[in-house]
Amino acid sequence: MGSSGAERAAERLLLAALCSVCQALQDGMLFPTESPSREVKDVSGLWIFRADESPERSRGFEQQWYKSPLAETGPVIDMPVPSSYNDITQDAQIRDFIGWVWYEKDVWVPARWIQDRGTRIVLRVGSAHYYSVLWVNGVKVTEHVGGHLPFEADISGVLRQTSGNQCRITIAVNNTLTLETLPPGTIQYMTDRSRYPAGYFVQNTNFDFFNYAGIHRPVLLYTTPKAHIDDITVETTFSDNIGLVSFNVSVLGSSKAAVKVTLSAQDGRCVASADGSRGVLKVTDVNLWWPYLMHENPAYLYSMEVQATAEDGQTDVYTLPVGIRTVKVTSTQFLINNKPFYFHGVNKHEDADIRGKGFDWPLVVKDFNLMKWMGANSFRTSHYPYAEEILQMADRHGIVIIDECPGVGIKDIRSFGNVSLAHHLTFMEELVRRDKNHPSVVMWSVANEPASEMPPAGFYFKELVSHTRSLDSSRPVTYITASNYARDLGAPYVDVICVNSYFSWYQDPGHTELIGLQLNTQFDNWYGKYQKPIIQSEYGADAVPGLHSDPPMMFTEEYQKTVLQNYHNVFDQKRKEFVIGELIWNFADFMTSQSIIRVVGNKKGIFTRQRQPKAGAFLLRERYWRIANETGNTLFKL
Ligand code: BDP
Repeated sequence: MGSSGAERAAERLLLAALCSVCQALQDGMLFPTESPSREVKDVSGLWIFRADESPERSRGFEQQWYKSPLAETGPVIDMPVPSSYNDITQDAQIRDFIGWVWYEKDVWVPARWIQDRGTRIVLRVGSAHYYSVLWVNGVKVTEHVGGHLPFEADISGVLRQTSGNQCRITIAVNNTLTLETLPPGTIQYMTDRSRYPAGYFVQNTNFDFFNYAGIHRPVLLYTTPKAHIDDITVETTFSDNIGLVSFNVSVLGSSKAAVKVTLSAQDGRCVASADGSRGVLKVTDVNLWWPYLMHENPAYLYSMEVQATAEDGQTDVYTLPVGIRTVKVTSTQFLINNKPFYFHGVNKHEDADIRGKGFDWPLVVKDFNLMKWMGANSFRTSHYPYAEEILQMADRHGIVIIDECPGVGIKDIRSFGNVSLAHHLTFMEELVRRDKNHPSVVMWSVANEPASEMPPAGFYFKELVSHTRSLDSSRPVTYITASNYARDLGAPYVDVICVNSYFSWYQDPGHTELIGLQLNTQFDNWYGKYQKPIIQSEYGADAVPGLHSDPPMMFTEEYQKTVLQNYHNVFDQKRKEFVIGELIWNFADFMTSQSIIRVVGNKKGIFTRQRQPKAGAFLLRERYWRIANETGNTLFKL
């Protein structure tokens, strides 16, 4: 591979990053749902695929593969969408591929969508890793920087101008990570010709999960009327038994649309309504949205129907689930609906056999069943935003979420520069725009274990946290730290201190007897310095399922259990003071890159990658149900 190829790919990434920063977010990103005025057509499924294996990865652009059917450009293979492409074939080169890959699918667009000029047709990709360019019938319709978040394009014009209701969708995706992407990475050229062939390069990263790539979430076509509801922002509070829902609706395509908002209870009864694009709905005898195991009727959702009627009489209808709840932080507590909430939960990954990070309903439902089985009331979306469908599940089941952006592995001082910061700010804008209305989301996490002791980190986190707060003043903001408390330069700006530590694993391996002392010191130091509530946002140990030893040794199920027990003893003292949560690392085993410290992936799961429990899962299950019964407002049976 010639060095200029990857450099050019990196350059394209950079240009696009700058471009999206200049554009500041104007439009909304409502989840596509059907309604009397909207149709959705899922065009996921079987696509065709071609990796650009040319030495410079640039042949696809040079030969304009988007101009003709991909199969005419060279050999193509089947590729499921959504899915990572890495584990689908038997080819290690596809598994480890860096650079541009091309996807294509021919779909039919209903004739009436095309004929009715009052219909707006939108193409939406749930997420693709990391940088994507989209064409319809050979015409470029949009590009997007960053994985984990949706992007879309109005394709009505292109469809009406080109070949009618036939629609060839081409998506080129590049997984290259640079110092300015999120997460960051570097491309390293190996120049020693006695060890590496000409042009040999590797992608370096500083995070501990496999860098899966491809189209990871569903691809949808959907319609709205020309004058349409573009965005809705809801904020909720309550006083005594009155719930207050303030709303702000933005309509595009009409400057004089009449907006009507109606809120219905779960039995369909209308409980409040208002005219106008902004206002406050009052709900008497409110049913609050409570977390799972905090109330006997958790996760109560109202349904807010918004209607926007344009001058020509066309009405757009969009329905949004609304949970009424508040979140507050004091110096020792995390309050949901003014009651102390203790996070007893998990850290997850979007990760599974074969599909990698591809969205998969059976996996999502199984994971929620497992979380509820073990009595988990919360999870952190380590280390990037999860699919919207997962947040909707959390809303419906009362599982509380710390919503994290992919600021993971920021270890190089060059990733604290202005270009990186601008992209990070834009990413937070896109994340808040997408997730702001979910009652399950109670806190934003802007990064995981950055090198927060480096001098630029102070300015960087001050900007990042304050910008996020300006986007959403109703939720606390944090980042996850692993650095020494005294040298952490970002901690003064966050609302909650989230600390990861691996005593008896990365530090003093094998010495579980030290956990009590070291963990107590950790908590007292952080609290002493900042007087902010603390979440143990990661702790754990690898356990190879089926490996046993007593007395415990590292990598056995017994050792994982012993580490957990020692941590729990300290949590039980400190949760009476200022510790407000514990999140095990990790919910399930997950894939990583190959290295001498990983045996086919990270084994810190309390479930295997196939979601079978290890001994630690039963320990946590006992504990979480016990804590729920101590801290919830009601008694639950395990
Ligand atoms: C933590 C990281 C997490 C890793 C974990 C580990 O935040 O991503 O997977 O260590 O090494 O520091 O297991």
